This record gives sequence, C-alpha cells and structure tokens, in this order.
Amino acid sequence: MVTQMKERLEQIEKEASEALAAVVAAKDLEAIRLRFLGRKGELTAVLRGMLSLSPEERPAAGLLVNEARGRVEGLFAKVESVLAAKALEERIASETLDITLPGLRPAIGRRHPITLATDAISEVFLGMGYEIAEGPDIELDRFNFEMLNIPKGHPARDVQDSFFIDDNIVLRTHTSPVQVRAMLTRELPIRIICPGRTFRIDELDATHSPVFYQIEGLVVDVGVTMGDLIGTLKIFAESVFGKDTQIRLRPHHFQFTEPSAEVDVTCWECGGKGCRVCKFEGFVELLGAGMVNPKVLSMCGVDPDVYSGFAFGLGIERVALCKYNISSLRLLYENDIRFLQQG
Ligand code: FA5
Repeated sequence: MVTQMKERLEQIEKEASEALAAVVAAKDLEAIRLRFLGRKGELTAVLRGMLSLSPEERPAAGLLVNEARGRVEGLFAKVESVLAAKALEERIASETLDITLPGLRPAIGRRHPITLATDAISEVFLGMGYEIAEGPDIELDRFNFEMLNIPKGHPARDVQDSFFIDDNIVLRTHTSPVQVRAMLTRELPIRIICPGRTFRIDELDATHSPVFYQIEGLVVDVGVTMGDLIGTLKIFAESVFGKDTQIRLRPHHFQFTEPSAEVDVTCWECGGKGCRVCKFEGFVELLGAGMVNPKVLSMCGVDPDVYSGFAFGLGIERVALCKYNISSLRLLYENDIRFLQQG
C-alpha cells in the first residue's frame, strides 16, 4: 500500500512540475495551486487515502506525503520568483523616465484677507504687550448680555439681532463676552485682545454679514484713563493704516462702557479731503470703545474703586476693506479663487 502511495506521489510531483513548466503568467498559478495543494487537491486526496492504511504504516506514509508537499511548494516558489522577476523586467523595459519633464508644482494657498487683517491688528497689540484671549462662539446669554449690563428684555439687545439656541444660549453677537470671561478668570492687571467670529441676524450686503469677525480689546489696571484709550487707538490706527492717519471720537452709548465713543479714522481713500468712500466726511467709522462701566467691573468681581479699564471692539472685515482697498464685504465670503489669489 505504501509503495502504491509513493508511486502516486511521484506521479503528482511530475504532473505538478509539468503544469508549472507550462505557466507563462502569474495569474495561471492559482488554478494549479488549487489542483495540487488545495484542500480538495491531489495531495490532500492522498492524505485522505491514508485512512485505509494500517496504523503501523501511517507514520511513514504521512512523512512521504509531507515531503512531497514540501517539494511541490518549493517548485511553486521557484516559478513565482521567476515570474515576478520577469514582470519587473518587463515593467522597467516598458516605462521610460523623462527627467526633463517639469515637476508637479504644489498648489500653495494664500492667507484670507480676514486672516491678514487679524494678524496685522494682533501684531500691533502684541507689540504693546497685550495677550490674545479666546472664548467660545456659542455663548451663555449671561456672558454675552447680562454681565455686560444688558439684562433680559433690555432695548439695547435690539441692536444686536441674535441667533438664540435657547433662552440662555446664544451665538455670540460680539467678542465682548470674552472680556467677562477674562475678568472672571485672569489675574489683574489685564491687557488682552480677543479676535473671533461673531453672529447677528443681518442681511449680507456691502458692509454686513450674518457671520463676521471682531477684535475686542480690554485693559484693566489701576489708574487707566480715557487718555490711555485714545493714545492706544491712535497707535493702532497709525500702525495699521499709515502714519498720517487721524482718529476722531464721537460720543455714543454702549451699556458696558461709560463714557462710550464711536471711533472714526481718516478716510484711506482721500486722506480726509472727502470722497465717495467716506461719504464726503473725511472720516470712516471703525470701532466702538469706552471706559469699562463700573457696574460691569463689579459684576465681574473687579473692585471699581481701585481699578478702571478701557475696552474697544472693532469689525475685522471693515479693517480688511480699508486696508486692502476692497469695495465690498461680500467679496470676502464668496470664496472666488480669483479674488483670494490676489492676497
Ligand atoms: C459692539 O459689538 C461692541 N461690543 C463694541 C465695543 C466693545 C464697544 C468694547 C465698546 C467696548 P457694534 O455693534 O458697533 O459694537 O459692532 C462693532 C463693529 O462690528 C462695527 O463697527 C462693525 O465694524 C462690525 N459689525 C457689526 N455688525 C456687523 C455685521 N453684520 N457684519 C460685519 N461687521 C459688523
């Protein structure tokens, strides 16, 4: 019986060797592998045949089958490596490398004008020793309004038409809630700017967007005066818009500052002579500012008898329009690559 099996194994090896010799492509190998080495293949069939052998004969027979399997596997490995080498040779022969072709130039992005303006403004204040503070876009009504002296139902809320999530949560309408957060958490004195995204229910037009950016500034220390505020804003305006820029303060009302002002800069287009851009005023409105209302200081845990502070808030889009001579705020949000590539 064992002799018969041996002959069968030799036969299988011969057939496998012939079948492999005829193979020209790797894709043909699998069928041959299944035929000889597969679970239902010829060698497995011989192994199954061992069941008819006597227990004494089985070990020797098992050894023979395993040796034969090893040799057949060896044949497969040899043919596979020959085929792989051949495929590689063919690929190298068929591919030509033209090193004179120009490379693929990576597309380099530009910074968005809003980012450019934010960086330009931030740099001026960082140079004056300010730190950058941040707060969440989705804010508590308490921080966005109430602790800024704008209680629920107060008419001052009407000028900042707001996206409410629920009664107590709102998409922040300005960056001023970061002031509150800073006073509640930071050590005094405070000197920060807070750039960030803000939201109001405003139609998109040449000067408004429902999503826009502001930078808030806050200084709280002993003996801070309106003179410090004016001096700071003058340095800011000259650094961002040029040395000859003048600023002008007009009395205004904000609930969280007292006194308050709206601050204009000389028109970048006409230098103050009067033109269409400044509506023949010579000045363009840029930001709101004032001395932090003592009531706000108290609500935020700062003693107004010891400390005073100034704050300001400006629209970054407005600065970008001025600084880069862009005619409409819409352009900043249309994502037209031809416009953005000019940055
Ligand atoms: C405020 O938001 C105050 N928090 C600013 C402030 C801070 C005053 C600290 C005093 C102390 P106002 O609502 O005026 O103020 O907005 C400030 C600036 O944001 C405006 O001058 C304008 O440039 C910009 N702005 C307001 N609404 C929009 C809008 N829909 N689209 C684009 N810019 C806007």
